[in-house]
Amino acid sequence: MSRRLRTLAVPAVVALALVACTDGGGGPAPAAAGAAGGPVELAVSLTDFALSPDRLTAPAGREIRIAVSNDGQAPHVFAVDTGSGVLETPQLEAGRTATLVVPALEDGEYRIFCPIPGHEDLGMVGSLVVSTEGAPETATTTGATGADGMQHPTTGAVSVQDMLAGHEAGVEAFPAETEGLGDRPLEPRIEGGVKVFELTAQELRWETEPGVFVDAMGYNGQVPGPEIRVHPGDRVRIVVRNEMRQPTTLHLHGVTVPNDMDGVPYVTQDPIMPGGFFTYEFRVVDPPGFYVYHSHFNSTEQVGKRLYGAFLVEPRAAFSRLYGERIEVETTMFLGDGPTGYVLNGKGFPATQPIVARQGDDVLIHLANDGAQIHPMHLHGYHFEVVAEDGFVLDEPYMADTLAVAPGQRFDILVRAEYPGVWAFHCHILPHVEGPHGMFGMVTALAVEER
Ligand SMILES: [Cu+2]
Repeated sequence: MSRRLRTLAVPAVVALALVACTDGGGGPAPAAAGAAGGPVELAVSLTDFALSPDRLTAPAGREIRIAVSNDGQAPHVFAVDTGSGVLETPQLEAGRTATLVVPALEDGEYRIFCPIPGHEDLGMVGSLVVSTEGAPETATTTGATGADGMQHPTTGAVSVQDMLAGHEAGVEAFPAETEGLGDRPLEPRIEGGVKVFELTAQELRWETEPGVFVDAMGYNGQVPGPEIRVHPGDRVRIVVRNEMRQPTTLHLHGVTVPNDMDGVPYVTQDPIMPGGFFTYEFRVVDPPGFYVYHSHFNSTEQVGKRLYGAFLVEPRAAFSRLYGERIEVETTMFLGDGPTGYVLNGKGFPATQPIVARQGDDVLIHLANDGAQIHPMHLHGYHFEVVAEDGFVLDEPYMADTLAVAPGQRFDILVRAEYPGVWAFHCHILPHVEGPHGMFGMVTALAVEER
């Protein structure tokens, strides 16, 4: 394993220098609307992945109303860092608009950006320059000064130096430490021969990468929720408590359950109200394999904010027997996207967890996509064997190095870790993984230690 992986370095902050050009590129004339003291109206367009304009100007001491339109394809959020807090629009799907009202600000340069993880690195950042009305503009510039002594932009046209620094800093920081880790094993309590699991749905502030906290949803304080393991034939009870401010339900995805345990609101049960609970009980009749549990209420938001976890029906003799291989390393990887960014198990690079093996180990990876987009996962240096799909062991496993995982799909893949080194494992839709400032989002590594 590399020194870089052994050392949990404090992540270097990739500094994004903000630029105030001295000409053009500004927003509408600040005093165009409203009488002195009234609100100032500005407009900004969000695209994939830029702010236009990336520099807004406004007078000090006046309320600022910013008309925001998402003219890109991806969902975006527009935010202003006022220094004492971040004001932001709701998430805007493509084509949607919103108005962000910013209370009067003092003279200064304030960061404007899209807070969806990764989007700022891709270029969705700029500045709101507030200066005393009528006074000459005094905003300081922090852009690079070129040989000609002029200020040059460093956003939109990232300097080679900044590109190199950003790429290196991310790799040096990997795997970066963040608060919280999901997919931890959940031990059942045994009551009269029944395996009882307790899940509590909660709204959380979740650190996806160092210093980036998003509004997430999880079970038992984890994103993804804890891992449940059962055996074929087990009687299982899952008590779901709702500590969120909105109702929820639990659906066992791919698992054969009695109809009234299916978790679909108003079809098979009443929603679990805030403060309430529901008991799901069933016998495991499915073959061993990888299944998922997730919310089935307001699921664009709830599953989008990661209200899901792994449900593994484990063979009595462990997965080694199932796949005819001894398995030394077993891991689950949930692919996520949407309002809380591109993530693997709730974390974006460099805070993703590497898969660590020793040379010769057989590595079993349970892959699930509970996002809203397809993610072709690509492993460097290896071919892997696709051994199961949607919980079913394939009669004819096949080799691949890139596997498209659609929302709702699960795969089990086996890697024989023959080659030592740190091998990138990432989504191959490149806007999900790398920008001018380096890697982010759905990137991790298979780290194989030499024997
Ligand atoms: Cu992707």
